[in-house]
Amino acid sequence: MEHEPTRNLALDLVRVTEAAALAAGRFMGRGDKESADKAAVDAMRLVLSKMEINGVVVIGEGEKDKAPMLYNGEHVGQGQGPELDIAVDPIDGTRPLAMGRTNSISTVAIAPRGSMFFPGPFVYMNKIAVGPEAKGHIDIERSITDNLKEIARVKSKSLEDLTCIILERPRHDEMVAEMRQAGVRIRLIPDGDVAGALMTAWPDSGIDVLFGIGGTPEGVIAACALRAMGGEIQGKLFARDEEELRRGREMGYDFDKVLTMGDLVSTEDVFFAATGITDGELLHGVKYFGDGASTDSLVVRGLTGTVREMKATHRWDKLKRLSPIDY
Ligand code: VTB
Repeated sequence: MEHEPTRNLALDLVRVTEAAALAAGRFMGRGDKESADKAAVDAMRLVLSKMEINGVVVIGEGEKDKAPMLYNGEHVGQGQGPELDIAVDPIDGTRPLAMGRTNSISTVAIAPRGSMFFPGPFVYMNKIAVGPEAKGHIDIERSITDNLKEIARVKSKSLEDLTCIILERPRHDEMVAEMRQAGVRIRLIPDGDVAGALMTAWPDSGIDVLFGIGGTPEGVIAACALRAMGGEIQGKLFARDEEELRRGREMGYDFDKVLTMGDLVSTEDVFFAATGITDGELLHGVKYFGDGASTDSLVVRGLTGTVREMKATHRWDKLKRLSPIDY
């Protein structure tokens, strides 16, 4: 590909999510989603603006939750350097953060220009995601039970040993009933299906598969992460009503099409970073001490498959001399 990012942008990228997490972490439990989101977006935007890249935000904020910017089509970076698509989810799990709950993370992904799926205004996607062991053994067109049996088979587990993760929403009642019928264990999460998808590829999480309808942007970001981590996700756009279906068809979107990982991000040359905001299975949350703070992150490079776990200590006294945010 012509504009491959030849440099390892992993460190640059993890600074983006660290900055967002450090800013957003202040809002834990304060019941103020908007301010938390604004803090994360502002910090993320500032650090992204300093990167030596020519980036365009493909997956941004705003559509569903009316969040403040990093809007689709926004140009970020210094303008020179690799031409990239950027997907951001400054806070995956804004509600848990505002309510002081677990598993709120900040995420960003980059890949060469033109490689990410552009979901337009269509906010929901039905998803199935697994880690490396079950890659190639899922099919969103088949029933949940069939998928569970196949995942159990390839992982040499019984159905009772499998743990599924799914957003707790009334729209998932039937899916959950089918899982219960199959006899698997279920983690019902209030929000945060990027973290949920990541857990399927995270050996210590104990999660085998993610099912359910969540955000489309979150689906593309999860695809970037899973591509880099060797897992798999499949998606299908989900229309909330006839009107959305009609609008989608007019715009050339096919709600019956299975979006494979290759459709969601067409290259292995992808970087993904995440930093914990509140404590979770994947990552620790931000801890503040008098003169600084600590963060816990992971950053993955698709070309090499290297997964880096990064704990960082940030010192306000030093940072103050660097302007305006330089984590
Ligand atoms: C999920 C979840 C996000 O949106 O994608 C969810 O991962 C789906 O939408 O954290 P609903 O909340 O409308 O069900 C979020 O909760 C963020 O909007």
